Amino acid sequence: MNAIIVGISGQDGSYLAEFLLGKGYNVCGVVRRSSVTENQSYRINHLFDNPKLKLEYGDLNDLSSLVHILQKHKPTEIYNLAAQSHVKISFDNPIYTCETNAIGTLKLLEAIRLVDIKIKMYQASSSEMFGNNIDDDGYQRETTQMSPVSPYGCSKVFGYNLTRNYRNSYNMFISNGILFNHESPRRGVNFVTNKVCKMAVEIKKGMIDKLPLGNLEASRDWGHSKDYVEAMWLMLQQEDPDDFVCSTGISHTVRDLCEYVFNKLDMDYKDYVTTDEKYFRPEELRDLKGDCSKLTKLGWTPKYTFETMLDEMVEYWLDK
Ligand code: NAP
Ligand code: F7E
Repeated sequence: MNAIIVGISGQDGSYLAEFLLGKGYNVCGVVRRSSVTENQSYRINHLFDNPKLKLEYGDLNDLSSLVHILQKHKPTEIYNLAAQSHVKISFDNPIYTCETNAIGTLKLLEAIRLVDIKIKMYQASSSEMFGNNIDDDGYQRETTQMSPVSPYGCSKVFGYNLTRNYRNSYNMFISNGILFNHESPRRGVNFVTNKVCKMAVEIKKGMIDKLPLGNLEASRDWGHSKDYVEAMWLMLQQEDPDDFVCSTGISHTVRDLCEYVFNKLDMDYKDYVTTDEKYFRPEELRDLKGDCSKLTKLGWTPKYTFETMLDEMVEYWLDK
């Protein structure tokens, strides 16, 4: 039970580390060098006393670092959560995004092939891979055609195709989680859910008076990161590797999100939300709603709803 988490300092990495340590795993987290280490480790500081947690400096873009870490920690499972994960920023930094998310994933696959082909790997794939394709019943699922509408989505399709190719070519145990949006108080504040929760609380406290947003009509299927990391683990406990959609099956617009959060704080979002062109994307992904029936057959069910998740996020900012 030795797990490596590449991307442990991120939202999902931190919850997954808690979950695996709770199950008795030895966990090695791969972190990048940063000039401000305290900012980088704020999501995992509370785990540092656990003797089963080790950190190693490494980078998805540095094959040699990956090989050394795999040789040293001899993992049974690797979770590849590392990515430039912001869709809008992927339009500003497309080459870096693809080098990390696509070629970086290839480097990790090669490191596994070089060190121990039996290591099981989880690949963080994304609903962003579907683009604007929707099945006739309104859902996206494992069989929905992929046509991404962002450099981020394209990089994730590359990683998805390559992991499937390595699985088929070399008989490796690699499963893709095609995860729909998932959030938490640990979500980066430049993603829309946590941005709205944080800034609505700041408005309530009189610190700011406006909340500038982009497309209010986009709809997303939002779940909680804590529920979704359990699904990642579950995918690696199966007899055979496979690909699974992870979602709630319920979608809301950004406008619905604002309405709920501001109502909770006894305010009307229409008095505060403004539109700023800079938050629109060159090509928009309009609607996402996932059918996760394949995953629920493995016994996975989310505990949070859209509302309980937002309640937790608003409470977090009110306390802070
Ligand atoms: P996140 O908070 O942005 O975390 C990304 C992690 O990757 C951070 O730990 C980051 O390290 C690390 N990282 C970035 N570039 C790296 C590199 N070159 N080498 C090593 N580590 C690197 O993302 P998240 O929300 O936890 O998402 C986890 C994964 O799931 C990502 O691959 C994301 O694309 C994918 N995904 C997320 C969602 C979602 O809704 N959250 C949905 C579908 C798929 P630093 O702390 O140093 O930046
Ligand atoms: O945007 C709209 C925006 O940045 C959600 C990543 O985890 O999920 C995430 O990608 C929606 C979009 O997430 C603002 O146009 C409006 O339609 O929170 P987001 P995302 O782009 O869906 C997928 C599944 C991933 O894989 C990604 O890694 O909200 N929106 N106004 C805004 N979005 C942001 N960020 N900021 C705004 O002001």
